[in-house]
Amino acid sequence: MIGLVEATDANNGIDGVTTYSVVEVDSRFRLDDNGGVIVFGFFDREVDVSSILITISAVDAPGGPIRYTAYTNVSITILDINDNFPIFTTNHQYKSLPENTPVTTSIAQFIATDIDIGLNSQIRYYIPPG
Ligand SMILES: [Ca+2]
Ligand SMILES: [Ca+2]
Ligand SMILES: [Ca+2]
Repeated sequence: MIGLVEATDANNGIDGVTTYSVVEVDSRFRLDDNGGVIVFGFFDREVDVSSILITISAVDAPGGPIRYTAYTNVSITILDINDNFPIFTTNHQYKSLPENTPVTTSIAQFIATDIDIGLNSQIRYYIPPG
């Protein structure tokens, strides 16, 4: 459960609030009978939107002739996890250089990108040992 919405009703008994529902349909969230918001699906920040707004309703007097509905919202932010590898945007290159090339001469430039965000997208470059 990721949150709890609660509605109160001044009436007692059958006219009190008993029914909650997700109005704006995102099938990845469901509500329990007590207004608890429950995750019921999967999220991918890089494929889906990174924030979701769902609307919750509370209805009183189930089955009664006069019923009232209240609405509230839940704003959900999908936080990043490090689930993507860096990808080189430059491929294997063939280079030649004179045997008297000075030290610190740059001979190639490689760039890698990572579609995560923040620390999960930061890239350092290494030449592996061996
Ligand atoms: Ca992802
Ligand atoms: Ca990610
Ligand atoms: Ca990453």
